[in-house]
This record gives sequence, structure tokens and C-alpha cells, in this order.
Amino acid sequence: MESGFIEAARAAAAAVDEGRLWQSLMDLAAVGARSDGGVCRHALSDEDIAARALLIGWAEARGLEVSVDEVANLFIRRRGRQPDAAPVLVGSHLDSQPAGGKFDGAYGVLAGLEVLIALDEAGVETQRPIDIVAWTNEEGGRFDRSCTGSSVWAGASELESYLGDIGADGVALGEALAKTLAATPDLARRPRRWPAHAFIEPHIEQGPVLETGNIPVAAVTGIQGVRWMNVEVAGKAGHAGTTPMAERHDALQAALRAIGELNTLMSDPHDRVRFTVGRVNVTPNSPNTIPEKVMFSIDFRHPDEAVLEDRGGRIAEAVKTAAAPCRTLITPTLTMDPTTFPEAMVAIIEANASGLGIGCIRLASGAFHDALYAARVCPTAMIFIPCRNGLSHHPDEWAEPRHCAEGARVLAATLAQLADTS
Ligand code: HGY
Ligand code: MN
Ligand code: MN
Repeated sequence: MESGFIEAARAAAAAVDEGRLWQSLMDLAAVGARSDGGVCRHALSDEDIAARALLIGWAEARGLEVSVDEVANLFIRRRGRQPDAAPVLVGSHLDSQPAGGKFDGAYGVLAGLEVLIALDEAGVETQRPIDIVAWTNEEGGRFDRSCTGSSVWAGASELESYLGDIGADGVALGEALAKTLAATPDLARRPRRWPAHAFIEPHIEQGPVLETGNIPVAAVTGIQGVRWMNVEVAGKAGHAGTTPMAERHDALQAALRAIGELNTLMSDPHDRVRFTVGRVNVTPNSPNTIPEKVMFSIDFRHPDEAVLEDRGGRIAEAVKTAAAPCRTLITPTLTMDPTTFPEAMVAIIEANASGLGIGCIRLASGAFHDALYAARVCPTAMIFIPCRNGLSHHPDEWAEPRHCAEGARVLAATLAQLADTS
């Protein structure tokens, strides 16, 4: 790296302000705050709209240019010397799990903002623009599918295919999207497709490795594959007191048999398979009516595509056999293959951490992120920071202020470098 860059990268990293970054994280966490210290900020909800308004206010106060696209992905631009050059993107998501934490998603967006402010304060001018992005509906906690904004932006799916998704609150995604866009009528609109030079997603690890090893930062090498699906089990309602057990088609008992069979299918002595049934809906959900219908979710993950294909391909038959004579219907809702980030991108993060004297290891991600889709469009990688006990998707999710700042310093140097490469 030429010396001029090194000075710029160091200056940008040095200008990262731990207290300012922490305050922005705490201010954002107040939007959708839960009484137990967590956050509930569903995608395209009033809380999401309020979080966007807070971020837009901060950005505009710094003279940054804010825009939005048709799927409500929010962009905040810091201009470069070449205004029309493909930008370097940095960001994550503002939406949270229903009982989520202060840092999942929020850290990636706000570390990006802190770096743009630090670049200004350090007087660093970059060739390329740098765009912060807050992707719409990464979590999928409200609507059945996740990574809506990044998958549409990457061309992996069409916006129209999401509009009819009905949220857990009965509201269609299209309606919630229209309401969110209507809340920022004056924002410039981005077209559906445009070139990007690179994307970096800063995120808490959501696992124990960095904290256990007392390591401040990870250069993330890739993300394991994911298979989400919804299973519907159809039985026959009836009176709990009068219907003989031998004559019942109890959808919940059938679902329990199916889940038991799936636990056997997904058993793994090496503990690398991740299999979760996180949502179960029972209809009519009355204590004295035999369940007529059950919907349960499947979240199946593994780093090896062959395992995903093999075991994922056996789910339908296992469910059908175990639930009989109840009928079953399986609907895939998310299919992401394992992704490896380009070596050059991972190496840039490592080199900048080393240049700043910040410890860094390479680590694969067990959680999925919008970076999975961005990687289809441009060279992509992630920066992880530790989180307490590896806990996430939980109100007690926590990251230390110094780790947030160290991750942002590595991000500052990395973005300064990427925004100056042709
Ligand atoms: O589920 C995930 O892996 C991500 O945290 N939304
Ligand atoms: Mn996340
Ligand atoms: Mn998450």
C-alpha cells in the first residue's frame, strides 16, 4: 500500500470516536426498546420507520446525501473525488428479532456512520463515494422470508414476489413497504440496479469464538448455507372430550411425530448441523378442540452444500411418513448456499487490523447476513466483533464499547483503502 494511503487510513481510524459511536448505538436501541433491555424493531414497522428517521436526521446533519430504493433499502452517501465511480458500500440492517438485542444489524449501520464522520474529521478524501446501506427486512421475524432488501438489490429475487407475504400481524409486506416509503417522501430514489465496487458488513459475531479467545476482530471468510421452510400439517378438528383417540387425526400430535423424525434426520455427532423449529402455529388453538392444522417452521443450516442437499432433500418424506394419516405441505421460504468471500477482501481486513495493531483471526459465520446476497454483486466481506457469551437474538445481547470502536477502526482503514482502489 502506498504511504499516502497508509496515512489516510491511520488518520481515519484514529478519528473514530468510541463515545460517539456508543451513544449512537444506545440512542438507536431506544427505538423499539423492550422493558427487558432488548429491542423489538420489526421490518417496515413504526419502530423501523422511527429508526430510519433517526438515522436520516444524523446523516443530513452531517451533510451526507440520503436516498432510498423501491424496497426501502436506505442509502447514505459520502461523496468521493469521482462522484460517478461505483461506490464502496458498508452497512447491515435496522430491523430486529421480536426479542432481539441492541447490536445485531445496528452495529453494522452505525459503525459505517461513525467511519464517514471520522473520514470527514480526518480530512480524508476518497476517490470513490462510500455508501452506508440499511437493508430492508434482514431478519424475517415479521414476514416469513428474510433478506428482502438485499436479495432484491442483488437480483436474486423480484420485489413483486415479496409483496403478498403476510406478516405475523396480518399486514401484507406490500402495504408495510408503501407506508415506510411514504414516511420519507422527499428522499431521492435509487434505481433498481446500479454498480457497486465492494461491500463490507460489520457485525457482532453472534457466537463465542472471539470473546473466548479474547480477540477483538475477525475477518469473516464466508457464511454457511441455510434452508428455511414452512411445514403445514392438516388433520381434523373434533371434540376433545368425546372423540375416541383411535379415531383422531390430531394435527399437533402429527407435527410432534414429524419434528421427532426430523431431530433424528438432523442428528450430528460432530455438532455442525444447525436445526431449529422456532415457530409453531396451532389452529384453532383451543384447549378442548382437537388441533385441525399446525404450521411449523424449519431453519436448517450447514457449511457443506452436499449435507444441505442430502438431508434437506429427505425432509419432505420424513415429515410425510411421520405425520400420516394427517396430510403435509412443505413450502421453502429461503434457500441460501454456503458463500466464501474473496481472499483479497478477507486479506484487506486482516492487513488493516495488523497495520493498526488490532488482533484479528479468520472466522466463518454461522449466522446469515445480507452480505450473502451482496456477494453476488460485488467483492464482499465482513468484520466481526465479540459479543458477550456469544449471545444474540436475545435481549441480553451485548458488545463492549471498546470492541465496537476497534471494529470501526479496522473498518475505517479498510473503507479508506477500498475507496481509493480503482
Ligand atoms: O438468522 C440469522 O442468521 C440472522 O441473524 N438473521
Ligand atoms: Mn444481523
Ligand atoms: Mn439476526
